[in-house]
Amino acid sequence: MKDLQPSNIRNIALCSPHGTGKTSLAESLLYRAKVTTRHGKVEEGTTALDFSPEEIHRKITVSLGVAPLEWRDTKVNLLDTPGYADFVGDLVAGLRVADAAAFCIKASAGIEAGSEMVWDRVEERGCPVICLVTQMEKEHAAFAKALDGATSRLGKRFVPLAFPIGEGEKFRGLVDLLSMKGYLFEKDGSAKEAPLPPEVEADAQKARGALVDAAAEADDALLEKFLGGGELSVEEVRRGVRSGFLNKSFVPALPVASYPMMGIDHVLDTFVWLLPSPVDCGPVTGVKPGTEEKVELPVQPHGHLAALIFKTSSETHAGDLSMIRVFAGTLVPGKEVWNASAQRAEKIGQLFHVSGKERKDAPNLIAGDVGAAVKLRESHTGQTLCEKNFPILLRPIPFPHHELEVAIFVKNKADEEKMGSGLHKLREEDPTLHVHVDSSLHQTLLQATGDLQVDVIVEKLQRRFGVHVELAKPRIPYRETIRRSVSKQGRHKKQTGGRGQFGDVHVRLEPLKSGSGFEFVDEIVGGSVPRNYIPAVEKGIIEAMHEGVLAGYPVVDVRAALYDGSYHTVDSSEMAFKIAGSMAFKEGAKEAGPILLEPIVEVEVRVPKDFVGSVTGDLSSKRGKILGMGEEGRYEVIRAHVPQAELYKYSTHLRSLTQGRASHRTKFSHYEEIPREFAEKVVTQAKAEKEAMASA
Ligand SMILES: Nc1nc2c(ncn2[C@@H]2O[C@H](COP(=O)(O)OP(=O)(O)O)[C@@H](O)[C@H]2O)c(=O)[nH]1
Ligand SMILES: [Mg+2]
Repeated sequence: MKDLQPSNIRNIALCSPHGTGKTSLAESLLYRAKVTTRHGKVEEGTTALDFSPEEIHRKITVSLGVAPLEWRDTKVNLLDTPGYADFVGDLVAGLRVADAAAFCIKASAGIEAGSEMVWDRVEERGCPVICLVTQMEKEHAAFAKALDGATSRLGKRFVPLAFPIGEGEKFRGLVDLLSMKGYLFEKDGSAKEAPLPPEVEADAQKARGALVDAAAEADDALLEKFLGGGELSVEEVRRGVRSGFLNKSFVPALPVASYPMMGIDHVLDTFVWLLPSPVDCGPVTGVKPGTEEKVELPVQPHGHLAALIFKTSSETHAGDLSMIRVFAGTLVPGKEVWNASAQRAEKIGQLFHVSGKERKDAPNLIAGDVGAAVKLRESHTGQTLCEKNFPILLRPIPFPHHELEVAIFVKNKADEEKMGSGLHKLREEDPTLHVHVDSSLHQTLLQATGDLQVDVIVEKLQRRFGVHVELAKPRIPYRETIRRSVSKQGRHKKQTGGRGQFGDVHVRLEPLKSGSGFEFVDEIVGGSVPRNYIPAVEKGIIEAMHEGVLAGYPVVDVRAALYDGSYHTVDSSEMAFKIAGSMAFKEGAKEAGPILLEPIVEVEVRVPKDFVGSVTGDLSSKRGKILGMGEEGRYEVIRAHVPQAELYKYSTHLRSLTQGRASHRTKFSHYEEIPREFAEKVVTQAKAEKEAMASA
């Protein structure tokens, strides 16, 4: 666009559960604005925004897509977000760099499973929201019902800006409630003015009443006029609607059907007049790095730079890109900038305007715009770029906490390194993914948001890095301890050819309080074990504790007191005393009432109130103990202690239990004795694993 200014830009994130029609809507908007020459279909894998193989065959959006269009001298940057909770990281990233959200509701379904999760993210972002009621031409479409449902379920007033003429297969036009003019749709996405059909007049009048009320309430001057009985002009109502929208006092809504291109012009026109430009959002705020000192920058191209990297993408056709929103100043290719998050300089290479998988060279990126740079070397998603002599740190992207953990391994040992580097790259592209090599469990653990996300990762490892990986349940870090005090002698004596080996110790093992770990006490008096051998005894005991006597798990919470022993002036050695210490422990532990301990985690489940009963019931059936509950808005937060072994894939389970409306987080709490019936299973399994390892 010639002479692009921040005031001519609109950044809008399309947000809703999957299947609502966001990607299809973006496709129709792009087609109508002549960005594309063909009207693609999700079903056919031909849309501009769902282009990766993982998206095409699943027919879902997996990754945040960006596509700009121009409409009435305005540049609209569409940010198409994924609707599955598994990919919420990209939803949050898209919202962070948008100035408004379009919350979509499927006309035939209303508020669905997953709507609340998305709505909560939108509310957390705190930007103005417009509602698009999609797929209006489909059977059972019910515009007013969908909005009433949203109002009562989400606790925010949804108010129509336009009222549909006909619904389902009769959907053919709309009434613009500002002007009260009727329009009938043309095939290309436009609409022609037409008289109001008598059957919609009453509904449209009622809807207009609600809109005028909402508009008047948002503007004191209008309210005064309105209450004084004055008639508000179209422009006055428009002004009130915009104030109410920007103040988030209500959510204006429009009907649309993307496939048949119905209501498309109305959506685009509304984006242009209603949505805030970056300038309307006010100065950019951040902090001075390393401090809490607030820094403000004006939204203008000729000023200091403030830009946020919101995504790193490596789809092969476009190359490796860092997607960037410029908030202030101008980003110019070839210039050095300052990464305030990493405290490093970074050279900006070529810049691009990105549209789905396509990219076009950009001479620069100005304040308010969204684009991409050739992948930056030193900078990652969530970091701020600015000028070294005017450092500013923008608010980071609030990526969610992971909810799922699985073990990942390669079938073929030779692929181990490839898996490592593949995961490293995928982690760079998806900050909600964490990789953790657990050396004590001998497993690589993948921490993610959901099963589907993990599926996609497995597929990408195969397609892009040629690594075939498998998944498994993570091993549980069980522990062993003792319940009784026992005194035991460990005596190591060997006479071979020349010099022999001799070490003899008496050790008392005592149980300690949970969480105390290990204590060694030297109670030797009179030199029955010479000083210089005592550390070797301790070492021998510690080594023996690595593998407990029950199932080979590390032993904890034990005190070992060395209280007697004997030695030989020639044959004793550190090694001999180490072995003696280890023998004393192993023999002693068997008689000290050994037990198995399992990790207990503290779980916090955030759940809509209607589901509290089923979630607490389920936690109890998982051997959980409810610790307490507290209210948080529309949600109840349940805290419980649950054995880690019972929580494998809990996020998936919780979603099906609550129609995707709950979330949870966990943190390690403590170890507890395993009930006998479970302990036996753990012992049997440990033995089987040991045998399998020995025979491999
Ligand atoms: N009939 C009809 N189907 C639609 C329309 N928009 C989307 N769909 C279908 O709804 C499904 C989900 O669409 P998609 O755009 O991928 O939704 P998203 O997950 O919100 O991006 C796909 O099967 C589309 O074919 C529409 O306007 N009319
Ligand atoms: Mg989509």
